[in-house]
Amino acid sequence: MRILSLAGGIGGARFLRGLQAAAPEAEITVIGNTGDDITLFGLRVCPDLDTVMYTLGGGIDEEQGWGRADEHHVVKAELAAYGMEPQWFGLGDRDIATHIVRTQMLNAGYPLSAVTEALCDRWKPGVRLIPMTDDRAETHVIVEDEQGRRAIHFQEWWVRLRASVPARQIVLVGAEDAKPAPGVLEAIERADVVILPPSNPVVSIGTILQIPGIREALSAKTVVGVSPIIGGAPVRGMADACLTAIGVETSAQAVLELYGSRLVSGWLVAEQDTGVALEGVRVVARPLLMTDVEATAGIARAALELAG
Ligand code: GDP
Ligand code: FO1
Ligand code: CA
Ligand code: CA
Repeated sequence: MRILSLAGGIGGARFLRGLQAAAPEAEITVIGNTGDDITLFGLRVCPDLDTVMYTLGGGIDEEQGWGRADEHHVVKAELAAYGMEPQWFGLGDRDIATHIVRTQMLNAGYPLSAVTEALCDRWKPGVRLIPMTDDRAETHVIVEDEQGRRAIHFQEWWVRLRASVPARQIVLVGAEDAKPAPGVLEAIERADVVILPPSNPVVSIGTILQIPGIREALSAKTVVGVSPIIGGAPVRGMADACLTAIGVETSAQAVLELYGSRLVSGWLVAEQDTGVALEGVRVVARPLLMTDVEATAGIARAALELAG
């Protein structure tokens, strides 16, 4: 069986670990979000690709959900001693090696998709991980405060401001001119089933769907989604702030309506989210907390069953 999954960071990566346990024989391709990517100190950082790669490759900081296990922050402290900005984004020493390899390869002319493949040669995540695009398409957030109305990088809003300043708008800068990375449309076409994991519906799944051609390709497939919202709240993180920014309620029903019946034909919700319904969509209730790999595998199995 060929399974295709979109993925953001933590939620997507944890779901994929369960999917691998549920379908060990399946060939899994993952289209990763690169809207969160940022250049810091001259280094290209791809948080969501790295979160998937480290999580499936056994190198993740399990508690934090991003970054490397057994991490050190000597470089960060040295940069701070020089007064180097920004200091609100922490790059760990082990993680920095990944960004150096990536940046060196990008500067040598390799596209991000080839670089990601090279990095995965080390981590062997057991899936084929493809960035949504090789082109630069970054999420920016329009905020308004005492300093007026301005656009800031998604990471500045998410990490420095902890999404505490309301987002007036969330924009994927460069989306119109971005092309799906090589292999993305082919992988969609070849897939027997497509899964939307419990990733951020706005800045992860929503971002990937904005790359011209991806949504169209998906509409020809059987797509099932797992709700990232349980009982009116994101399980972790600040997805509610992103939904509010685009005028969508934080509920399993509203996220289903956001994706729509043209995209999804099956929707997994948590057991407490009763009454979720949309014409043309099969809605099934299951425990949706990814507490461990076994529980997550149960969610993945339910998603595959829902796909028929
Ligand atoms: P990020 O890039 O690290 O923000 O991760 P993702 O884009 O993959 O999305 C994380 C989202 O997954 C969160 O905003 C939550 O709404 C959702 N999530 C996290 N843990 C769980 C869980 O255990 N169950 C479900 N159903 N959703 C979860
Ligand atoms: N998140 C934080 O809250 N603070 C950080 O300093 C931080 C550093 C960081 C470095 C590498 C990486 O891959 C991820 C990192 N994250 C950090 C997580 C990341 O910024 C966000 O959680 C995601 O981009 C949102 O999905
Ligand atoms: Ca992300
Ligand atoms: Ca369809």
